[in-house]
Amino acid sequence: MSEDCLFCKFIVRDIEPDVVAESELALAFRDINPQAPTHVLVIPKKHVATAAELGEHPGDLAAVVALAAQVAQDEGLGAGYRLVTNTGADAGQSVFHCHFHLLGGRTMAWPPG
Ligand code: IU
Repeated sequence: MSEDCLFCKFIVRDIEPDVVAESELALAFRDINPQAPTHVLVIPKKHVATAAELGEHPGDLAAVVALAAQVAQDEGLGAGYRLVTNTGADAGQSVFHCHFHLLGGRTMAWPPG
């Protein structure tokens, strides 16, 4: 846990997010500013700042992807969903606790802006 990290506060429920699923190593909660009918953030419970750092912890990375797949199934996204992570300021990352955006329920454009 990182003391000044918002998403770490979500994990320990110092602040309560809208949780949709949880596993031993990962947490999934609804984004407060949804960009699609389903917009859930899936995060590792281990505090790492970026996906690049998460790559050094393959068990935690696998847990995040597995929980995202479970949420997608629960949300009825069998026709497809997007799982994306902004890595670094130039990519638009604004919260520096690694998170994957699970987006679904509408047709997605490519490439993203
Ligand atoms: P980004 O990829 O780091 O830009 O994504 C951060 C996301 O975190 C963004 O979609 C916000 O709407 C979302 N978020 C949230 O769900 N709850 C919060 O309290 C805060 C940000 I601050």
